[in-house]
Amino acid sequence: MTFRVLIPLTALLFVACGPADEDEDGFTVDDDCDDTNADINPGATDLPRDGVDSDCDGEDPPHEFEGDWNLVSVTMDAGDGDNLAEATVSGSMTIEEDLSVVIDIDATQGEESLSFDITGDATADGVEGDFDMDLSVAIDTGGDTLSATGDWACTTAAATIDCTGSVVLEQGSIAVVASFDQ
Ligand SMILES: [Ca+2]
Ligand SMILES: [Ca+2]
Ligand SMILES: [Ca+2]
Ligand SMILES: [Ca+2]
Repeated sequence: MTFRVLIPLTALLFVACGPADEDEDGFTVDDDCDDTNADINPGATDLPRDGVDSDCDGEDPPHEFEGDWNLVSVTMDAGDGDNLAEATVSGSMTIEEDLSVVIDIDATQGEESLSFDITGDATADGVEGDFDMDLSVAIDTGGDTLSATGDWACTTAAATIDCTGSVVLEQGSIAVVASFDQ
């Protein structure tokens, strides 16, 4: 066999024996953690908490809004000119891995104090950084406890969360704007 034949044959053999890219996503089996699925490779976008490590880095990432947050500011406006803008407020929010939510807000204005014990569930709405919360609210007015529901839409960016929504009581609806940070 001459070199003229041998060299192309060797090249062919090398290509045939190189690492396979069975799903043809551009990543060979050496780097591709699932070489049977073209949507999974080191160049893919890895959606949080969908049970799939789409970018082959070894983890299915958490939502960026999970964790413990501090209340920075909140306004609650019942439309009667009376809101919590002047009140001293403090509070916290925790969003667990299973997206259950616990929010505590205490507000004091002069002699009056209000305390909100809020629980619920967060849902990612499909837009990165955006999520919604369905909430059950117990409002302690310093004697009476009122039950309410809440429906907030939130956006996460640069370690802050901004939410707008409402707290709905039998007596009416209160518009809420709340900001949290870490
Ligand atoms: Ca591949
Ligand atoms: Ca793949
Ligand atoms: Ca994922
Ligand atoms: Ca991953």
